Amino acid sequence: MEFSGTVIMILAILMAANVDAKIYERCELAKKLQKAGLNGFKGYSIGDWLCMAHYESGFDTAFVDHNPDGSSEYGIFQLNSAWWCDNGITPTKNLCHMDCYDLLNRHILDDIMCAKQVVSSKNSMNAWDSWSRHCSGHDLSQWLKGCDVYVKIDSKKINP
Ligand SMILES: [Ca+2]
Repeated sequence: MEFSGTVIMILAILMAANVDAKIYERCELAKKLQKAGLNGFKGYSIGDWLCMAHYESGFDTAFVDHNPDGSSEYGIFQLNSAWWCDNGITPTKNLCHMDCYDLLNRHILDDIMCAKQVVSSKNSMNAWDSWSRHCSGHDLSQWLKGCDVYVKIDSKKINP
């Protein structure tokens, strides 16, 4: 008994030492995005954000991708280390004034604040290639199917 208790404690410590990442459920993420004021922000809906985040990261906050130019992209919105955050390696504008590794944990409010800056810049949501390719011009209402989230644009509740 004593031995297994010790093993469990060691395992708990080891798990806590890892990045506190999370793969979000679609509706859970939808609610977080809505709460953070993204519904209608710069003319984009929660469906736009869900579609983009799905194709960028699969809603996985720990996702990192490396580009041929040496920069990397971090987290649920795949924010780039040459422009938006500092990874200590890539020369960066660090426009969000943040550490790229803060984009990998389950707490996504800072990611959302940075993404708001991205979508406020001149390329708007075209800053994300996957949004231009898979989401732009599509009916995105399916992304909110079954989620208890209201769509601002027509004030209509999306029913399951
Ligand atoms: Ca974060």
